[in-house]
Parts: sequence; structure tokens; C-alpha cells
Amino acid sequence: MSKIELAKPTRQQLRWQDLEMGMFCHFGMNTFHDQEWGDGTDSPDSFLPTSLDCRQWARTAKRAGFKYLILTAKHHDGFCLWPTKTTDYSVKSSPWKDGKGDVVYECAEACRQEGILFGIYLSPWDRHEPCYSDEKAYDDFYAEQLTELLTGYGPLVEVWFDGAGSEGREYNWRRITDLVAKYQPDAMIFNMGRPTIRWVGNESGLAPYPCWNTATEARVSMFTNDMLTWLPDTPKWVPAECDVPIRKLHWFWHPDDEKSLLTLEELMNIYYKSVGRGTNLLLNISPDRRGLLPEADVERVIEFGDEIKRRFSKPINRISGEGDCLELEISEQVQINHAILMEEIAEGERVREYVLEARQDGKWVELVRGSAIGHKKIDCFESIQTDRIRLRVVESVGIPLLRDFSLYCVKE
Ligand code: FUL
Repeated sequence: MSKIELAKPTRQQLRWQDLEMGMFCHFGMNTFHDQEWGDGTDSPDSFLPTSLDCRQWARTAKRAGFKYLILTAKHHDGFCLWPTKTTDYSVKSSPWKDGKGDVVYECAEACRQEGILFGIYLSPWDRHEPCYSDEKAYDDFYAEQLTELLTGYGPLVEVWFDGAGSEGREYNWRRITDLVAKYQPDAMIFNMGRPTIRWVGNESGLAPYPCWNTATEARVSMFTNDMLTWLPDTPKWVPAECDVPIRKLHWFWHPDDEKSLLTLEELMNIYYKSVGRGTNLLLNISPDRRGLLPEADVERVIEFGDEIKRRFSKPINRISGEGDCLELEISEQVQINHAILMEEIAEGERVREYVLEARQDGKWVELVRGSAIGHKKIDCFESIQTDRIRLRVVESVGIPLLRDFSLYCVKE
């Protein structure tokens, strides 16, 4: 039999995929100006959170079941949340803590104390920095900023490179991603240069189905022709991350904006279509002008975390195993309406098509037919009474290896 060459994740990608849920925090100059994309002219004088508490951000993230938090160290306006040596346009020039504060440090520390992982977003597009128009000079500037962040704040789980505003611009991606590999070899690289994880393609938090870990989008979704020449460096295994703000279309905090808060139902729909389709979910919750996550958002996101737990923390039964057919027997007749499937992805994504069936009146009844399983697939179907259910893999590459096959009965 010929050996099967399947794409496989790295140890770091495996760890990251197991995290499943991250919290994004957009905070900075925009927070104080009721805007999403500052043009880089707002005065540092306006950066004055009155009671900033990163512990509250990290505590909320942890309480709601998030395993990592990513902070916008610098957004497109160029204002830096850490006292960088590269520019005066930072917290150093603000009245907050008399210019002696460091939001990145406080946030990294808070995450460590709460036991969640920390990552950073550093916008390549910089609307403030005068040297931005000089590609070579700005590459140096950006590399220095990135090095400060990669070396000064402990282990990072992810570095988020945003493509917005950079259409047509050529950065030295090899140099940039080499820095991440050198200083933070365990960090995921989001979507640029030599990405190890990819953008799902929308900001609604919704993955298509199937969403294969080996999709080729990451190799073609870049912004310049030059970057295309780097794309062969993209590994074959590139899992997707779904990002979405908890307040519709708003990444930064805005006054009187509670009406745009997503409902619990909308969040659950996002969960089923992101984590439930094998991707990570990165949900944005923005601190307000106090430097705190607003009470309404905190309440909603905790409700969200609790609802996930309510639905999926107590399986009726579960097994793991290998082969084309895995059967779960239950000692009595029960109602079920959900199944969770997880492949042992360390050995590649093997299942290509499957059917879930339940035994009823001596016959097997089809409940769901699917293609990808990958890290996780959550299937929801009409409630059925049964004591036997099976997963039949119709098509696979190599022997299917299931890490988890579990059943649930979710009550309204
Ligand atoms: C986009 C940005 O332009 C938004 O402001 C936000 O940062 C989002 C996550 O990515 O591309």
C-alpha cells in the first residue's frame, strides 16, 4: 500500500486550534473620538481612560470561556498603546498615568494572571507616521515596533496582521515574519506574509461549510503581486479564524451604541458556524472611555459562554476510536438532537464524507450527511429517540481517526 501524504498541523497550530475561542479588544485613540478609522491627527491629549482595568477584560474573557485575548497595540491611526521608542505618538505623550503607562504591558500581565494567552494586533497601515510613504524607512520602523512587542511582553499566542488600507502596498513580509519566527516561534501568524492561520474571508464570524484546514485561499487572498511571490511559503495546513465584533460593524467603542449589541441567538448562530465548523472564533469586545468593557457587553458575553456550557458540557455519551464506522450505544432510549465530532487532526484531515445515523424501530435512519469534520463539527438535527447512533465514514483518505464522537440533548 502506498504511503498517504496528508498535510498535517504543526505542534503550535494544534495547540492554537484547541483554544477555539479568543477575545479581540479594539482600544485606542478611536475610542475617544467616536470613530473606527482615525486619520492619525488626533492629539495624544485625548487618550485618557479614567479607570482602565485590564484585569476586568481578562477576567471577563476567562469567565466566558475564551482562551486567548488579542489587543490592538496599534491601529491604523498609528497611536501606540505601549511606550515605543519609535515614535512619540503613543501613551507616553498622553495624560494617562502622566505618560508613564503601558496598556500592552497591563493587558499581557492581566492575561497571565487570569491564565489565558495573549496576542497582539499591529496595523501595517499607519496613517500618522511621516515615514510611511518611504517604503524602506517604514519597513525599518515597523520591524522595530514589532520587535519591541515580540520581545517585551512575554509569550504571544498570535500576531494579527491586518491587510486593511494596505492594498497595493508592498511590505517586507519575509523580514516581518522572520522576526515572529525568531522571537515568538509558538505564535500564530495571521493571514500575511507566511501565514500559519488564515482569515475566513468575512467579518461576520461565519465560516463556510466545508472549511478545510488545507484550503488554498491563504495562498491567493493577499494584497499585492509581490506577496503572491511569497505564497509558496504558506504551509499546506492553514486553519481559519473567524473574527466578528459583538456590536454590529463596530470594532471600537461608541457612545449610545448598545442597540448594536448582538443577541444571544445571533452569537449562538456564530458559534455553530465558526467553532462548529472547525475554525477558531475571535469575538471583539471593546473597552469604553473608562478603559472597561461595558456592563451590557460583559453580561452578554458571559451569557454566551454559559449557553455554550449549558449545551455542550454534559454529553449523554461519548467515544473515540478509528475506522469507517463508530457506533455509540446507550443503555436506555434517550432523546438526542446534537452530535459533536472531532478528528485526531494531528494525523491530518482524513474524513471527506460521512453520515450520522440513529437506530429506530430496527432500522438505521439518516440524521445528517456531512463532508469535513477536522478539528470540530457540531451537528444539530431534529430530536430523535434512540439508544444507538453511528457515524459512518463514506469517504476518507486513510483510516478515519476520531478523537471525539459525543451526543447531546439540548433543551430549548
Ligand atoms: C479591519 C480593520 O479595518 C478594522 O478596523 C478592524 O481592525 C478589523 C479587525 O479589521 O480590516
